[in-house]
Amino acid sequence: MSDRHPTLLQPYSERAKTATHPLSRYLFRLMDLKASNLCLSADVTTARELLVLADRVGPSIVVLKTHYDLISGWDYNPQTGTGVKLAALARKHGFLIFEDRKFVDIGKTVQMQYTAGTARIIEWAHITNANIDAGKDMVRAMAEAAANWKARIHYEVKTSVSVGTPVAGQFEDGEEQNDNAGDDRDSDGRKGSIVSITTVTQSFEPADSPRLAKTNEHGDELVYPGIEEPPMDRGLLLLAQMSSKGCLMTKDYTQACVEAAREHKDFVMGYVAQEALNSAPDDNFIHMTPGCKLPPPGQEENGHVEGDGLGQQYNTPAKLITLLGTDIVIVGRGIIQAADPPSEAERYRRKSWKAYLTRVG
Ligand code: 6AU
Repeated sequence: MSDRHPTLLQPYSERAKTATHPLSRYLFRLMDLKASNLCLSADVTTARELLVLADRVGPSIVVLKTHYDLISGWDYNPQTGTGVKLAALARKHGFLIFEDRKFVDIGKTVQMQYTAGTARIIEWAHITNANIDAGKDMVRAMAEAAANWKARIHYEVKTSVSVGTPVAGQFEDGEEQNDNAGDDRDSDGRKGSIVSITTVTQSFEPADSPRLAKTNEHGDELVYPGIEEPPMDRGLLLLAQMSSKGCLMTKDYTQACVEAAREHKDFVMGYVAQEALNSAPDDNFIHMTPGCKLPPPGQEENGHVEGDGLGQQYNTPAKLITLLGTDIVIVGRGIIQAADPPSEAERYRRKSWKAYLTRVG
């Protein structure tokens, strides 16, 4: 970690003012509003479980990370499918969607994988990531694809079928209710509650306007209050370091990620890394870090956490945020395998936020 880079001591609300990428500025504000620097890695196996989990854990997180290709029953319909339902939950609870696709290929191929094909990731994921082993041109290719997509939707007539905002109880076999939504948020110092607004079925959608304001005038969508809809910009995280044992990413590779990020500040939001990588005076990239777990409740909270036996290694939020300077911790099994994922997510949110407050003093 670069010692005492100014961003390590700056509150997220301050970093929101100086970040280059519009989505980073938005995300820093959202973190401040929700008092959360937690990303849920929603690695479940069915679309129904994914939507139920997103609805239940949404209040505690600022980013929900998907691996769409491990979800069975993913509905690819661009108007009513799983991506659209997830986007409605993101609006309701106030989180961004990060598809952990780890793109790596020649530029032309990644452009097509990102914008087309079955999943049309760019349509529903605010953020995705790339391994730049293939070279920095790949980042330029993805940046171009994102810019073209944004320019195109500026003129597109959108036909939006009102799917409403799904709640856990509405999903097939959805016996798990969203009984935690809105719970004790005020006592945690977070601002806001849920409001209802309406939807329309067809309209022009200017790229720089909040999607919801233009496409929803009749119906019953829900939107998280206290902050506007995220901007239509898409963002990339560079996979600069990995959490797995024996990872082959070298220091030179990580440095190439830093250079690529600086060259594409309008598209690269930051990194998936194990430590903070901001080092130049005006670097203000955001860091998200997987390989995060808390010891079970009742045990020494900063104690050692065993790996998963398949190469994954874990650190506590306190170590990753306070000591190594990351901004957002990514937690998967630590939350989804808990007896009660919403309350475990709250435990992670509290500890991670406390670690951030300790860092910025
Ligand atoms: O908390 P876990 O171990 O259950 O899940 C960690 C999640 C998984 C991994 O695919 C992902 O984080 N991940 C990544 C990402 C986000 O790119 C990089 C890495 O170095 N390690 C890692 O675990 O979905």
